[in-house]
This record gives sequence, structure tokens and C-alpha cells, in this order.
Amino acid sequence: MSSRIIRSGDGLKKVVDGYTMAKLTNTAKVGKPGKLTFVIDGPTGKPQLDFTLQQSKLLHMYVVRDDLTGFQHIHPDLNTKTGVWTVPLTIAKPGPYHAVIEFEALKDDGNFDDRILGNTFTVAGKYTPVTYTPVSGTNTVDGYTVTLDPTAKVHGPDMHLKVTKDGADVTDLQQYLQSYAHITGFRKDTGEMVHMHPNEVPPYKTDPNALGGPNLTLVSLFADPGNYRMFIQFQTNNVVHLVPLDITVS
Ligand SMILES: [Cu+2]
Repeated sequence: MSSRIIRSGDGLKKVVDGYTMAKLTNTAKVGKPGKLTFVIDGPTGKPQLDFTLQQSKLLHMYVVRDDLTGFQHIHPDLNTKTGVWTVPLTIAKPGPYHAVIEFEALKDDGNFDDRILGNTFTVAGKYTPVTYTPVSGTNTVDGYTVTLDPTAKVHGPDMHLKVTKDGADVTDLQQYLQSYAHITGFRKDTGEMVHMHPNEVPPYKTDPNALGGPNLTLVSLFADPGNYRMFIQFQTNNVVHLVPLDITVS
């Protein structure tokens, strides 16, 4: 679990250390539910069938369009006989998409390999990229205002994140996938991905109902400078909110 703090890829490569994200297929058409399927081939070349749970899921997938819109954090299911992963997907807008997967492959010796792989797919239709207009410092979605340091340093000091609503501190952040927040960033010019969790880890084993907020801190896991769009997810009243914020990493 704590291994998730260690970066094991940036989501730009289909193959990392012999693990391959293969046969990515999308059946979703604009506005119509479809599915994504893929296979993770292990270092032997055969589909990997054994995985360990990370934050209650066997695999985390992050989908984003090339213009850094349309972000989704979804959880495919594994067919443990064939090694085929499947996830329902609905896409609102056509264009080129990037799908990043993060998993822990269980090895025969009982150890596991934590890896991040990425691949691309296209949703048919005319692609009109949204002009990059950074929003940094604060952003409000669903009435929740998130404040995030507008700048960070590569492997630099901790970053600060705060959640408020109508000017008041939000102190009822629920545990969502065993964390008070999930922060997924993509670098604007390369699509490089980084996924972070607050240092304030909830007692999900002993008290799954414990609440958090308003202040959270994050270890800066950035390996490279650049402009990043950060997608901040958190849950209140059983609803997951998604707030994008742009930051500059130097
Ligand atoms: Cu997460």
C-alpha cells in the first residue's frame, strides 16, 4: 500500500520492465456507453493473471483527452482466466485519449511489481481541442472550493491543499478508496502522469467512517518541471467531486 508513493512509471510507455499494456480496444462512441478492454502481458510474454489490491482495487485507470479535458478515474475488472480487463466507458467528446493504468502484479515469489503503463485510443469524430486556459490557486466545483499551491518544485517541499464551502472549512471529507483525496496530474506538453495522495492517511482499517479536512498536504512526486493540470477528487455525503487546478512545477 505504501508502495504507491513510489513512482514506477509516468504513464507514457506501453512497456515498462517487461510489462506491456496490450490490445487496448475501445467500443465507446461519443455519448454512447461502450467499454475499454486490454491485457497486461507479464515479463514472460503471457497475460499477467495475479495482482494485489491497491486502495481496495486491483487496478486504477486514469483516462484523459489530449487537451487535458474529460478526465476519468475508473476501475476495470479482470477476467482471471484470460487476463482480459474490461471497464464500462462513456465519453462525451471525440478525439485522442490517453489511458494510464497503475497496478501491483503479484509474482510467483510472493513479491509484487508496482507499475504504471499507458496507451492511447481514439473516439471517432471531429476533434476540437479546448484552448489551454490555466486555472490556478483556487477553483470551485459543486460548491466546493479547492485551494492548491499554484507552484511546486521537482521533489520539492510538501504542497498544500484546502477544501472549503461557502467560505467555511470542510471537515467532512469521507474516505474514498482509502484516502481523503486522489490527485492525478498530467503534464501539458507530454501527458506525463503523476498520482498523489495526502499525507493525512485515514484510519480506513479501524475507522472507515472517520472524516478529514479541510487541510491536506502532499509530497511533491513530480519528476520533471512543466505545467500540469491536477484533477483533485474527494468525497462528501457519498458523492465524489472532481476539481481541476493547474500548477507550474519548476
Ligand atoms: Cu488515488
